[in-house]
Amino acid sequence: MPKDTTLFSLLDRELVRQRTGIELIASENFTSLAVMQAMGSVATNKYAEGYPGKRYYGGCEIIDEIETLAIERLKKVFGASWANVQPHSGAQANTAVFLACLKPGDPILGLDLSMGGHLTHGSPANYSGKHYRAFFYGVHKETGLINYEQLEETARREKPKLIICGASAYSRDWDYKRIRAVADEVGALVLADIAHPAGLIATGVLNDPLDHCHIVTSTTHKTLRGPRGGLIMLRHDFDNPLGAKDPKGNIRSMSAALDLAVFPGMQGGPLEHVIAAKAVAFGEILEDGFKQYTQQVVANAQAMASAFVSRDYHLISGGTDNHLMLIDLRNKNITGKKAQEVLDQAHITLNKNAVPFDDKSPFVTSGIRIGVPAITTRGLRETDMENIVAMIDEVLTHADQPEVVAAVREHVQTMMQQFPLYPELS
Ligand code: DSN
Repeated sequence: MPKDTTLFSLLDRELVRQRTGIELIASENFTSLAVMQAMGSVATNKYAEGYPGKRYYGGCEIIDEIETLAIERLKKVFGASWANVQPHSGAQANTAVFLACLKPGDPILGLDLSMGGHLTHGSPANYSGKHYRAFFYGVHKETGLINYEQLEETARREKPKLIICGASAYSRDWDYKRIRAVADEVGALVLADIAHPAGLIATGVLNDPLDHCHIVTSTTHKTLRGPRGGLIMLRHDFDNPLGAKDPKGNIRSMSAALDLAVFPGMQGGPLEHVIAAKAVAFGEILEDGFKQYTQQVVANAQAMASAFVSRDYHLISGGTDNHLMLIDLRNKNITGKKAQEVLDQAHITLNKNAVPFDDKSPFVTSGIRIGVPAITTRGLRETDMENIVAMIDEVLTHADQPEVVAAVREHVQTMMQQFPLYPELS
């Protein structure tokens, strides 16, 4: 069969784009070649509805070993007692938790999307906000830190069934113990969505939510550096408060309820090629070197944050504990949208982002979000962060001068040649 040159030339162009640019989208990373090989493997051909040892199709004996390997490695990475690696994404993982723990119309409490939260934490635009009664907490205006007092007051007033912690654009660590305390007081479960900082949690660089939060979800492609996908974990299993009974009349544990929520509750056949790639990524996390990577991520983020502050950029919360930072550009007289667009022209990729108490629409925004997991994987270090900030500053302060932007683009390309990406690929 002739090669599909149309499609594969697009992939070649995407490889060149990734190689030549500076990737600062906080939710992106570069997987190993082995992760990509597993994802592009024969496992994509197999239907395996069900779970290892309990499938609806024949021929699943090797797939069972693959999925079991992914589960066991993941449990080891986080010290979990149970895991489900089938969610196709972080959003699917969260939806499965809702399905297992809530009835339609139940109250939930999450971080407001406009304050750094996530769509699936109750946004009216999302399933979570349409099917459940969503309440929100935010961050303090002065400090940019989570407003735990507001979280507690809202929990006491609205009695949510589920409190969700975790964010898409929050640069500080979380006080999981404090959230669990109020949850116990009002009879709520706590879900920690650690999609962003999961890799940093896995290596002990950030607080561990698994002891305090009943359920933990994540994506696998951000700081965990795996394929695109989701997962759910428990460290301590417990009886599902819904009290759903299994066919023998026993009360289902939360782990059993979550398994049933993922399949058949919400998904069909699992993406076993992606699960194979998850197994590879979890294996890489267990190897020496991953902890060093996550420590370097934080060192790079902090170096970058300091460089921005020294150039009079306003960082929400003043800095970062993790892999990302959120910058309010209002004192720089440029919107997030314009900043994203002009930096794109310089091959510096990031995303516009609402900042807390933003006065602009989510399509324009006053801010940008920057993350360093991808460039840290490429081998960039603290001094490179200062150079990148200088280039970003040059572009943002000359946004209407194409010749300045073009000069920065050349500089970006020259710089990134020193950090080869997938040299094995032609
Ligand atoms: N889209 C992801 C992010 O960029 O944070 C969250 O789903």
